[in-house]
Amino acid sequence: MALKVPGDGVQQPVIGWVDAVSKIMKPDSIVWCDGSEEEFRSLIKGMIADGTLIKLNEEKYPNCYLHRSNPNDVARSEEATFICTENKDDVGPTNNWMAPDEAHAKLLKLFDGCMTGRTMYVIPYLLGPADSPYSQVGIELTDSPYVAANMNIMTKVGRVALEHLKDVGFVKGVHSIGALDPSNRYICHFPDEKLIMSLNSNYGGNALLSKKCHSLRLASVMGRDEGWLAEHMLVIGIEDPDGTVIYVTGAFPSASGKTNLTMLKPPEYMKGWDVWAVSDDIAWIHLDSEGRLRAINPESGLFAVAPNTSPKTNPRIMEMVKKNTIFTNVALSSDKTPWWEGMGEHPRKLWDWQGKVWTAGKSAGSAAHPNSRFTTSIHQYPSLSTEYNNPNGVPITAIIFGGRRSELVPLVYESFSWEHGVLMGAMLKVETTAAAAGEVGVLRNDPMAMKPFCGYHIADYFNHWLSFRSRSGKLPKIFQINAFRMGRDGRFLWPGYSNNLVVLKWIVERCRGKVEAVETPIGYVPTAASLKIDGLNITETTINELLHVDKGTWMDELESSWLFFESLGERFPIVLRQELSKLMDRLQESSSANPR
Ligand code: OXD
Ligand code: MN
Repeated sequence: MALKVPGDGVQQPVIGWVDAVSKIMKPDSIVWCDGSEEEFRSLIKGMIADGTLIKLNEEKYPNCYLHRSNPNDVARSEEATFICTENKDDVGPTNNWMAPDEAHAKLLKLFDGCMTGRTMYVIPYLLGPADSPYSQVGIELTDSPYVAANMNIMTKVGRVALEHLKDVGFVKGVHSIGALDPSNRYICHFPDEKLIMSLNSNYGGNALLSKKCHSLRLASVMGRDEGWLAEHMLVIGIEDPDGTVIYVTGAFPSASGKTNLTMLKPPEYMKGWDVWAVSDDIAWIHLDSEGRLRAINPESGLFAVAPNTSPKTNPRIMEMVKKNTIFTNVALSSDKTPWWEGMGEHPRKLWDWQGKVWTAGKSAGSAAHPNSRFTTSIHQYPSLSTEYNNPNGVPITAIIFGGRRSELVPLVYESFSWEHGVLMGAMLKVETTAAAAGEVGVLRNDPMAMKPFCGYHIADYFNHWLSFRSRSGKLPKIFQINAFRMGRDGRFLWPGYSNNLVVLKWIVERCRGKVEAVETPIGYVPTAASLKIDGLNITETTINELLHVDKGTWMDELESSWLFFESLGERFPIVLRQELSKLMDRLQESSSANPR
């Protein structure tokens, strides 16, 4: 089949590559995506006709749709994710490795003719603001109309991407649903070729190649080589009652509350404060000429977890997803509106995420899949930062590490230095969530929330973080937060959600040198008084419990981090070894640990 190219303006290298791939995949037809409304509508129409999508209630959820995945394909497949470099040592023990030649040979065989009878969509996409020096172009080739429609929301598709491309080059992505065969599922990354190949999954994190594959795994390698950072981080502006906004980033593992924090609506008792969203999942961070870290959001949409979002806990998200949204694996009520656990009262009649009738108290499992998602344009968000599209990004004053820890980690604390903060991030351990296939609730090392997303040796990644110290005297302060600490009764101690702004306020005030803290062996912890605020319904005893630093459990934590660091071998930075020893000494010297 001769390749038809839409109009002029498509560069020869793009044409040549699309032609070569189409000769292997052998699609029946090829569609060049332009990112238009019409194209989106036509993709949706086709998917409603073949049952890939169900149209939702037009009055209550205009232009919204439900997609149900194959039950074997509902989360990221970490065991099927590979980094393909010549040298195995370069990917380190936290990644799966395959030799590039072996991966090419294996995939070539599996891809051969896999699009016969299907359409191949060519999706040129831009990540980042149209006129930013930090933005990047990718082209994804896929036989999934679901992927094409989602990419239309998640990125800037079409001419804007081709124009940016000029001669800067592009990331190549090849994706096929294949037969959704989990035993032949592969998500392979080739950093040296700026190439991604993904087969046998249609799940967002495996199939929307702009997201984890390009924006994090490949971009992290580019960041290492070019002196910047690609991070699994939210970015928000926090406005105080004087109207001053400071920007912070937050690295939290998947499904640990990043979107909720990004889209926080201030509680009634914090008049004058607000939170402005820049990014809910990914940040590309560069040093500017004045030595400040600045972040852009490469994405244009959200592919976020639905369960536990409700009008009560997060009214701004609920407002945002009420139109032009694709829901994946949520439950469906009889009036054709979506439902998920934690949304509130469940309707009398429900179909679960697989389309089976579901009755509360009788049916097994949850109605919505725990990793059910919504895909929505970020422009629908009512409190989007006016700086979202700033080509230079926003200046970062604080970096926050976080995640689910039912014990040990205080509600919030601040590191003593950049190096100590890097150690804090490197020691991050969290309970696994439904965002990745496998057991949920297992504690694992997830340094900087990048365990599944760092495209190179994690010890080299720590070295890269440390290298910023010699490049700038204006680096952000580093904090860790934990809103998931539990009391002896197994209940969360902290009310979370909008109340998290109390914690953000403390961080802002620390950055401004306006609030006192207690020096403990692990870092600066708030005084109970500094967190007390009229309207926050929590006793001083509970606040003290939330801030408690327990020497014994911290010593155990350090030992297990030590073992993890040992497993990383000789590349593990000496500076972090020293930081860990210093932390150990501080704990040992302290009698109880709280305060020092
Ligand atoms: C995500 C993830 O989908 O981290 O954002 O898994
Ligand atoms: Mn994520």
